[in-house]
Amino acid sequence: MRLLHTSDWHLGRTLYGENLLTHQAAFLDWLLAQAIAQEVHAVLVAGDVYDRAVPTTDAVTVLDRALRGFAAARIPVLVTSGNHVAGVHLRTAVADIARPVVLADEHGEVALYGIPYLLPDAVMDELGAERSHASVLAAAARLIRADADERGITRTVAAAHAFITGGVPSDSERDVRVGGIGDAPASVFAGLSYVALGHLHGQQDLSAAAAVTTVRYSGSPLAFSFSERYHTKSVTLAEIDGAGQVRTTKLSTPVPRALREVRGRLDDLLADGGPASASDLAEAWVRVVLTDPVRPAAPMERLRAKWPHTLVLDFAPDGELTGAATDLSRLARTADPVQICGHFVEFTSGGAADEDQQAVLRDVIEAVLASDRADGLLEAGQGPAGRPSDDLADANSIDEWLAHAGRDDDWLAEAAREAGGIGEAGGNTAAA
Ligand SMILES: [Mn+2]
Repeated sequence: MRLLHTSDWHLGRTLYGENLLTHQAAFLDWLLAQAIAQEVHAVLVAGDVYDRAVPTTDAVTVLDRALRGFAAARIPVLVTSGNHVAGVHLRTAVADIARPVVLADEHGEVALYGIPYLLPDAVMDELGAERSHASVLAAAARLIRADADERGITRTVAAAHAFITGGVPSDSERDVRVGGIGDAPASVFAGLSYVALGHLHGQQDLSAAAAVTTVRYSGSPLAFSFSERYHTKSVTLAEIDGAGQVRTTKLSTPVPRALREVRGRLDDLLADGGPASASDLAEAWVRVVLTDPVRPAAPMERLRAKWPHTLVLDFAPDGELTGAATDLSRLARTADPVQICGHFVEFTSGGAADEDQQAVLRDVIEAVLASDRADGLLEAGQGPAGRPSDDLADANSIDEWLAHAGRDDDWLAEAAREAGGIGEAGGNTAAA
């Protein structure tokens, strides 16, 4: 029996604002062509088909078109739901776990089961399990083995959306362990022939922990973060022989654009002979980390002139940024809003505001003050008085101070009363 295993399509997801749906639709066209060319018996999709619980109509259209294509080619598709996606069809409920799709090849029958993402709190009672991911998945696997035994089927496959112990995440999964209560060992699937996993976005094999059972993450077909720039994205072709032994092959998926990351000072990056001359960067989705000690002007515009698909710009200035504690004490010593904004510029860019920048800051602040006066928020001739600079000196953190800045009540005394001497507890949760 030949099965195509894939997961984590996340239809409708964007990559740092870049719409991926066209590329996702192209992947689905490619998948159908592969399914036909490889003469597979079925396609397994182990969750996270859509990116959101309520998908956009465009994303629905793309999935609908793909499923019609598979139906027209008479290739069954088994889809399970992920941790945040309402199901498409088929296996999305606990009651469906032991309701297999049974397919046959020349060696006899194979039972395909779908395990939706099992949130322990939601399903533990129904499954008679404890409040852990390992316990609910083990219960689901027991249901599957019992059903297969009853049917007299020895070759069994399960598609599951789960975090299995030993799996390596990237930056683009939404953590299922937080609400999911831990991960589950691959050994819970012992006795099955093949476990088609979804959730982790990098393909990986966890079979070693499950004896003769082949346990694999197919990974997502596209990268959703720069942490995946070294992944070779693929779907898994799983071939199950008459004895239930599984052989897997990775089929690399189409790459819409490579993901690249470059680091350095802006002028160096853009210099002739620098990386900007590399043609692959012009075609790639690029993350740039600028190390200029002082943040250069209009960096994104300049980068995009060379590398039009630059998506992310981060700053990691050479040399040290001002420490938070130092910053706090410096802020406490000044009541001049221009200086305060200057500190902010210095904090974020790693260099002091120059004269031109200070002039801009002064203009903006005076305009704001004038507007406040016009609105009656400040008395004529009054600056931003009452600014709680004394309070600032006593605050435990900038967050705490910001949470109370501009309040005319005696918040420090109040906070002290509320905290009952606990000290640091206050502050950080208010505002924002
Ligand atoms: Mn996912």
